[in-house]
Amino acid sequence: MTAFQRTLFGAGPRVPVPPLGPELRRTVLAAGAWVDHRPAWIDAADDLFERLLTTIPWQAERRTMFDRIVDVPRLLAFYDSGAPLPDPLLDTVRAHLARRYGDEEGGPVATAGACLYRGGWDSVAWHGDRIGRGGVHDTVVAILSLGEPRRFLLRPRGGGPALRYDLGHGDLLVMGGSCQRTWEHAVPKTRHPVGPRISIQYRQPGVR
Ligand SMILES: O=C(O)CCC(=O)C(=O)O
Repeated sequence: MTAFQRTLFGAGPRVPVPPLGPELRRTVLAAGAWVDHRPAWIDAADDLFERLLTTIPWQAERRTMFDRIVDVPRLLAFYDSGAPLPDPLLDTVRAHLARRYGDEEGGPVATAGACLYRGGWDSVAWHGDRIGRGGVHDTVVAILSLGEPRRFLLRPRGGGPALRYDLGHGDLLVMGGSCQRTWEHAVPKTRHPVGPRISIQYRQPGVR
């Protein structure tokens, strides 16, 4: 794994997880989709990153691609509804998200997926979270990004100009409305030297 560099920003004394106030900015996308962005939401995000690196039981997975079995280029973990999360701060984050987005179709976020991108060679290809109810209903997927920023792209499903976010060090990005059905997102590989990043994805029950 590449070495991790802590951020020099956002080290001031604050509440660990401040309310999602006016700094949360919504961008309305085409076809009933929207995305909310709150940079540097979590205080002590780098401490949380370093804890999660060791406390999450990271799993390597393999999948079939064009008749071959290949390594999934990132490490993964999944916490189903009701399962204890690996850090109390992640419960606090979920409570804030549930308060803010709990009235959306599908109800409050409940599950948490975790991904570890060990360096620029790790990635996730274009996709929408369409397994389960996200394939037919509006849904909310909230992503807390920790560690070194990686490029997160969003484009209309099937292609088109992409929106770009660089997510890490406690940034929050929330995709909502029809976003999982009508848009797709990716974290592309990069040749630039980049340290590890953890993404925690909070989803409503029945969405993967
Ligand atoms: O790493 C991210 O922020 C995106 C993760 C993602 O899209 C997924 O796991 O489905």
